[in-house]
Amino acid sequence: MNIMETIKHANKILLISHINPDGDTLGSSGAMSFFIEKQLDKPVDLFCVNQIPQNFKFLNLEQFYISPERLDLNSYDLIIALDCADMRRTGIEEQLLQTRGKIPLINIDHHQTNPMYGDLNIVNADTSSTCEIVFNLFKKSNIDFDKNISTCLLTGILTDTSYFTNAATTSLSIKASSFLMNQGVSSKEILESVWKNQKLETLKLWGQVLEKLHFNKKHKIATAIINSQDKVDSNIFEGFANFLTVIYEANIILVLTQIEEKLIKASMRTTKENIDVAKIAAQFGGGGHSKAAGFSLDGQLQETATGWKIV
Ligand SMILES: [Mn+2]
Repeated sequence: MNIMETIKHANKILLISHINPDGDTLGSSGAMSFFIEKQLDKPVDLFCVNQIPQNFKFLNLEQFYISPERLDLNSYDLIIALDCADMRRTGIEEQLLQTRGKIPLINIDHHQTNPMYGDLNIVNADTSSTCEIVFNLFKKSNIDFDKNISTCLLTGILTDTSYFTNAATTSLSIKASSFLMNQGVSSKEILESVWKNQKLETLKLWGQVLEKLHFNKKHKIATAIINSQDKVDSNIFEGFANFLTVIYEANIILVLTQIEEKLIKASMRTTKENIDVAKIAAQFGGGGHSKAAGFSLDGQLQETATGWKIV
């Protein structure tokens, strides 16, 4: 069975967005939610271990959202993970593993490091976003692109291409966006809700980190350190690594964030043709795209006389 048939045959479906949700995982899960509930008339829940961030409230996904406390995986007969590069990104890997062989899992994603963990995998690393994959699926199936679905899908394409400025941008992603805008979606509303809504305080925090930006001349790596003193909820630095790709002389952008007392998140970006940061991230047990990838490290960032160290 293909994916659309599988969805049509299911009775109750769970969609999963990844931890620290972004516009693509929420947009793709959101578009699926609206389609399944409004057009297939089936019950659907959208799960994410984190709450839906304030700047994505305009997608109207609260009606589908199910929180970790209320989640009962066994009440579903189909699970779809969207934009989750591996099972850990769902935030509920262990519970999901217990459903293997019992509840089918569909994996829809565009990360090149995706290990194809689903029973059915729709993974295409040449696509700008998971939203573009869902767009293509819907287009093939002639579904009705209503305002909600179109807004969700355009949000994912715009955010994952950094508004058509990064390497994920293709003529196909622009063509899909053009179609979605023709359904009456305002790209301006998305841009203003998601990106041009930064608080002055946020920019000042960015400024503090920018001031301490480190540049390794030999390897041409620009490193930003966000340590616990910068006291952040991770949303504040959303988009920060992408922003740093404007640095002309850097081959690689590395952002190290102390997200827990003993846990560091590393985000890497590159705009250089011959560099694949997903391969570097994979060496540290992470993954992602060739131009944007990340991994986690156990330890603590510590400032010493000779620079930052991980202890
Ligand atoms: Mn994505």
